Amino acid sequence: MIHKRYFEEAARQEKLLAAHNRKTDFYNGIFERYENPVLTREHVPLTWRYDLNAETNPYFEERLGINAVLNSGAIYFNHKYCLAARIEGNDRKSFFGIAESDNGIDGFRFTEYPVELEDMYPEETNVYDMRLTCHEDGWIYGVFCSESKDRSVNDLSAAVAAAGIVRTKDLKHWERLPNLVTKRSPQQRNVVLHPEFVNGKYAFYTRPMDSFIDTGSGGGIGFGLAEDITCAVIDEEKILSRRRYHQITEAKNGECTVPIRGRRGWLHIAHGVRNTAAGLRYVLYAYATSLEDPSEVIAEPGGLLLGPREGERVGDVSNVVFSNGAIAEESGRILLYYASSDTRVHVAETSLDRLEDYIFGTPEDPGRSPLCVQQRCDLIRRNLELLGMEE
Ligand code: M1P
Repeated sequence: MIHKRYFEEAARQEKLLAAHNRKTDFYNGIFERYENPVLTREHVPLTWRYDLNAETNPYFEERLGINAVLNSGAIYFNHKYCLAARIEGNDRKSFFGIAESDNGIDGFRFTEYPVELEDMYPEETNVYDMRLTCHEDGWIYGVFCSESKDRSVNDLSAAVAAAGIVRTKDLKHWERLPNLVTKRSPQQRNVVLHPEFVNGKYAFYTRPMDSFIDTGSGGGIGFGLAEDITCAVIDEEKILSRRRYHQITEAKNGECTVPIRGRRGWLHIAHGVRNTAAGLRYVLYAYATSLEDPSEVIAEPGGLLLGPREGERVGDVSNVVFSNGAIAEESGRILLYYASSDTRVHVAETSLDRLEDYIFGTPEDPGRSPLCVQQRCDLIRRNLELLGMEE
């Protein structure tokens, strides 16, 4: 017999899923924020969390609870906005679930079952942060972090991060391919597959790291080519978006979304991390690379594009915004999906024109306070002149 509380909870969840999402009054001209998160732990189907049977679950307790829904890959597929969400169970292990919406702003619903990946690596303990790339070879690829216990050292927390690869044609059946091998970097996280061939090869944005948490000598976001996606090996990585002292990328950075083809360049959204007395702070930033050579940076606006605000600042890992996906529509609209504080997923809206204007029109970070104040005074002077207020 189905527990009677199920019907109450199901009605509550339906109300949440039916809630209309509206733009907030946040303004910066670059993007708009929406009021409600598009995915939270409350969006996860009750059938994934509860045993509905009143005999085996008399108190209708969550048997397999969900802690958070966060960093989600994104793609427009079969007339639906689809997110490959990272779902973290109460047991700290993550897995992927596909949530679909008709408008990309609200009404996201998970499909019946989570994604079942082939169990290829016995030491693999956790998987997370899938980026979805619709590649010109006809497949949809998911590149994610495959985390394994590091048994080479006597440290309980030691782990190794690698880039796992899956591919699909329907977001239902997934073929797992061997993990990416990067010959010069012992660990990888935040790896993203470029949507087009580059010199006839598969192009990856990488994030070389010396150890599981610290990027160490890894200088920033890398770029490398692999001949064969079914056993992808990268010999050389070129660093394109560098970590810099006293900038938003000082501690580490990583590619976030699959680059978007703009008119003047490939538009990239990445995350930058700096250390503070309150721990690491994660923000999103943008840059552009050449359409002819996506490994050549051609524009680097200074500072952050999107940082955690208000309630977004608080969660499991506070003061974090992180993104794994954006959807660029033919209409020019861009929906950027970002998670806040490793807890829930939000959407921000911009357009190709506005994002491109931001990337090419925002001055670079001059690197030092005296130059920053000069940069700002120049802007003020031009504005006062325009306003007829210059003395
Ligand atoms: O907790 C913040 C983020 O930390 C990691 O990102 P990075 O590898 O850049 O440090 C990831 O584990 C990410 O999932 C998480 O949101």
